[in-house]
Amino acid sequence: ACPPLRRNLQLLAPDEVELAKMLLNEGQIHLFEHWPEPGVDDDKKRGFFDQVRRLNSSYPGGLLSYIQNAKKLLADSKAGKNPYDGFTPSVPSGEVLNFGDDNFVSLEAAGIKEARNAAFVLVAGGLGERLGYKGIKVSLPRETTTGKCFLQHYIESILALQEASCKMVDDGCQTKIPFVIMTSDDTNALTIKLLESNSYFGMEPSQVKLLKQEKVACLADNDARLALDPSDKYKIQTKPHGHGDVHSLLYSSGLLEQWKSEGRKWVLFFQDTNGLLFNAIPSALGVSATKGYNVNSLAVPRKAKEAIGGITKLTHVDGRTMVINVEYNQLDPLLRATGHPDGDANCETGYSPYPGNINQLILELGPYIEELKKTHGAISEFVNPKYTDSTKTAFKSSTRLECMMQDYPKTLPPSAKVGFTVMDTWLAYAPVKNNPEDAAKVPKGNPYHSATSGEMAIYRANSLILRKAGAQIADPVVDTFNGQEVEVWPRITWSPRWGLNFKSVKEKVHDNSSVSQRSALVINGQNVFLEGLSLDGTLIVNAIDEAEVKLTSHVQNKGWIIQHVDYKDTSEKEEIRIRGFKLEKIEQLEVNYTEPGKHSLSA
Ligand code: UGB
Repeated sequence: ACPPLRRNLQLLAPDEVELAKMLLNEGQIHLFEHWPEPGVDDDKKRGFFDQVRRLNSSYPGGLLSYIQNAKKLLADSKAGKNPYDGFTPSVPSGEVLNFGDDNFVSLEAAGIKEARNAAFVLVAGGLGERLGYKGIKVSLPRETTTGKCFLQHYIESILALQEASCKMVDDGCQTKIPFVIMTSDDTNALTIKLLESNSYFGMEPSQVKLLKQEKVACLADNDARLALDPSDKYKIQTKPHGHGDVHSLLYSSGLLEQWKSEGRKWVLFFQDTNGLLFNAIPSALGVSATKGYNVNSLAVPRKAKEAIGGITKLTHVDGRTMVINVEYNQLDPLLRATGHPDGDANCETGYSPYPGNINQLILELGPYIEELKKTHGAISEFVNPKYTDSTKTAFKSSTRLECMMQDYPKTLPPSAKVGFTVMDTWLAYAPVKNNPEDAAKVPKGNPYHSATSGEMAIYRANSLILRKAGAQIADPVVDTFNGQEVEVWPRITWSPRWGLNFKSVKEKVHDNSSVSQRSALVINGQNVFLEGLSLDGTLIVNAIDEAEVKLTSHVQNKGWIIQHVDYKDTSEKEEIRIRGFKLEKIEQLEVNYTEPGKHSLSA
């Protein structure tokens, strides 16, 4: 059927001949029509089939399924078919937690106990085009007071959970909580470099596994003809398939079965730049364990039109119901089409009635494995072509199928226990996604989701946690960085081992300690107690575990001053420019306790 291909058949291995036949059957003749006689570009032709092989093996059901799925989804898109046809949205009910109350504290305890049976999975294959940062997002500082990057914070948090969880049970627990990072060609090498050059931030290298997602073939037209790379006609153009790949990668890696054989019960998924996330993990895991949820999504109150999905109950005309994330670009049209003329709008609380999905999922391992045995991790996909005009016959640029990890529950039977847990935004959610220009355009009152707001949210949360624990923390001042008005609280940070949960913070804060607005306080060490500290300046405390340190005195110095930086100022580093400020370190007190025993920092 394709003479240029037939003349080159001797270059191909038998399985490649089969793949070639499949491609011809699926209308992909254009991939070979330009092939010259054997002897010309032979290596490139072989290279082409190497790529076809990879595309075939990395997609559940192979390239044939990919092309067939694409044809169907493209036809639906052309016909204007709504994926939510027949479904009516309503507001679901879930667990709503109040930070620091008795219920919250006991859920945190239950969650920490369960943590030794957990595995963590970070999806970090995205490049963060919206943020406009060139490096990998997990290498960005979570805050610039300590400069620790997101990945370091995540690893230290998992290690702190591991230690605390083992301490809670009296069976000599030595578990090492597994940590998987999904990378992509865009992020893999830099992630390995970050880990290796920092000794895995204290985690045992064998605890960490990287799973690299492959990109998927681009589609040139409504017939799902695969797009050739404009700069190389022996290469199929590819684009990311989305964070939903994490399920098929975990399934094919064999890790799930291994975890099951080790007695693990929970898999926790999270995203690359939420510096507050681990404030929410203990209690949310406690909810999963006490409610017996197969699926538990973490959520926060959502402002209408905010770029996070809404958790929605969908009821089909045939009676089926599911509780699922409806992505932010689909919630508004779905509501308008089902009798809500205002679409995605705030209700009398000032928030959307649909809780905002922060894409932190806790899955119960046993039912998860059973489901993946059926689906092999394939997740419901969508396609989002940009058509040249209303006839919908041509695309402005090639498109591809995409999938999202939070769509996992879509294939579950109605008997599955799917729930969600809502927490305060200040405690649980502050992603770094938007570049300064876009953040400054966010409607007033909606969160910026920028490097500026992400860092300020850490200080705010830590200040509010200390306040709740009884310390006097000064009110914030309001300032504007890169066109974004934010609250600037005292720059308080601590290592996860110091403040893993509210109870452990409360136990260490006594006697009218106070921190002024212009102060910075860094606590590194498990047994550091605030007992009458009055801080006006910068204090850094480093202590070994065997040292019990009481901070009892007044500490005053010139401290660290926040200086404005314009994001256009190319003399500053990119990670500073995107947040719009830097710290001028004028004066600080840094104390190091390296000897065991009782110590006190007094006047
Ligand atoms: N990611 C990958 O690992 N691989 C990919 O191919 C793509 C992404 P974005 P998005 O909580 O704030 C999500 O781009 O997709 C990783 C939810 O869908 O930051 O716009 C990437 O590295 C949405 O419902 O987010 O929106 C990153 O870690 C809402 O919950 C993660 O996937 C929103 O996040 C998310 O990628 C949110």
